[in-house]
Amino acid sequence: MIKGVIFDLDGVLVSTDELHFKAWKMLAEELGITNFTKDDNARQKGVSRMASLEVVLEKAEDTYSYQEKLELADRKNNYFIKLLENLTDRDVLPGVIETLSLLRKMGLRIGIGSASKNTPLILKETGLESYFDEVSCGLDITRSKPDPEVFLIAAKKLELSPKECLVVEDSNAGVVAAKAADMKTLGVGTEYKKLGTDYEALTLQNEIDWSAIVCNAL
Ligand code: B16
Ligand code: MG
Repeated sequence: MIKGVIFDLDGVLVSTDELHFKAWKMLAEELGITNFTKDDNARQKGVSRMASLEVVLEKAEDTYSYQEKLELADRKNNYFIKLLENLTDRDVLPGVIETLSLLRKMGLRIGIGSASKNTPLILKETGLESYFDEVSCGLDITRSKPDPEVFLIAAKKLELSPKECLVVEDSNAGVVAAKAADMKTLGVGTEYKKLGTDYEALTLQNEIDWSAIVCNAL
């Protein structure tokens, strides 16, 4: 029986993925990389800031020390935070509020499991804060998705066992992490069919039989 739902943030609840792309593109261009593409950006989904930087640097001519990489990641984050200033409740993805309200009515515990260290800021800017019982994010973890740590911490905070949790994810790294945590998975987003999840839906606006999912009846 599912007693809690843990949501990924970027790409599942909020359309911050476009802002990550813009911020990485700005950094890439400063480094002389003019061919940083959406395909490169797709490989950054769900993975940590430092792992995302490595995707950019694959196209760089120069090599960088660890200290320099920290500075570059920081620079990108400053661009990203600046872009987040314009984030509002209009950036919450379709069907999210309705889904969170429904799950609340069903008596489920609701959590966040996000790699982003900017999770508290994003929840505040979009007005989503009050919908969640617990938040587990980049600030809580030492190992990023595909490691299961972020979801295991979320389950612990929700006082549930992994088997009582369902994870909603849009990235391959996130689905691998949820499965490694021994949790059920629902895939959403444009790539949902490739994720190999237990359940799938293009967006949270689609008809999802939550009662059947909760009872493990599907
Ligand atoms: P930050 P999620 C992830 O969020 C993003 O998908 C990924 O692109 C980003 O690199 C990561 O957060 C870290 O974000 O730089 O803000 O700490 O999908 O796990 O909600
Ligand atoms: Mg995501």
